[in-house]
Amino acid sequence: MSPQGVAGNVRLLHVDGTVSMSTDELTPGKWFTEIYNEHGSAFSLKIREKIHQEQTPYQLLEIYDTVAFGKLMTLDGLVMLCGLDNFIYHEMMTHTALFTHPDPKRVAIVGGGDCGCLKEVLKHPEVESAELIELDERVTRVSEKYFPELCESNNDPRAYFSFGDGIKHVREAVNGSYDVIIVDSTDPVGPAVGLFSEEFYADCLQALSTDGILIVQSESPLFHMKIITSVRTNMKNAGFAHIATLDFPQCSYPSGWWTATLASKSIAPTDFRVPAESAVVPQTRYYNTDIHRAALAKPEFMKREFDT
Ligand code: AG3
Repeated sequence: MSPQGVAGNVRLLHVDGTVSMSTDELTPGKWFTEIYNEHGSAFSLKIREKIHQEQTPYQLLEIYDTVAFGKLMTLDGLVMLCGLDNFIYHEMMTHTALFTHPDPKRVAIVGGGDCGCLKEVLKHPEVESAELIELDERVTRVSEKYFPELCESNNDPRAYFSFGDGIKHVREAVNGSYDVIIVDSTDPVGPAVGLFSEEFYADCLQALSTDGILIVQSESPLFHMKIITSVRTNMKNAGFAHIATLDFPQCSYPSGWWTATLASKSIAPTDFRVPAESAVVPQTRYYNTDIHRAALAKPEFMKREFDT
């Protein structure tokens, strides 16, 4: 431990369930570090200062101003998003699903309290309602303050907010209520565990309309293949007809490489819509038709895992 190592009480809960002390405590005010204990690695960002910290009823919510990655939001010490690369994640979690559905009108976002997915969904002119169902209202309020660029569409008349349990909300939804459900969750730890279960996916299937699409964030192909395969198996067992895992870079998440897994009731994931040249196309920084197609291509090690 460095001489500056003043023992602090900030404990980090990791995806594998282990707990460690924040190295931020070892170099006060200089670096934020998320340690991937099970994978012998870590990700650090040099920070200017911590600009917000609160214990919400659900989690420890912190915002940092970083030197080179923009603002950083962490929950229980884990990176949720930072200014530099969140557009990749948010665009891949939304446009892939919305372009797979033939005519997405009613969209639900479970989690995603920072409103990054909501903003992308509302870029689609055919969307009539986009409902954000977030457990922790504080995430949204703090995001409005520190990530105004993600919240710029929050006053869109098509945006609806429900603060509460997303699992219960989907379970109690009228059958066929949504065309697309996006699950922008934390890692499968604590209250998010249920969002990775077969039971929840079965409730999503019921809540979705005939051509319904579900997409969930599904962790790293290098670190969390067991999670990805279990998400896929659970979706299949829940009764979805097609499943596709899309991958994309996300340097601020474990291993720097991330996935979203899409489940479809009827449409084949490869049959996604390619907008006509004349169409109003959402303005994006990462997503386009070629990227969508490329994200569906699978490296050999993933193919092997998914075939078994
Ligand atoms: N949702 C995915 C967070 C997973 C990151 N895991 C980690 N850092 N260990 C983030 C919410 C973005 N809207």
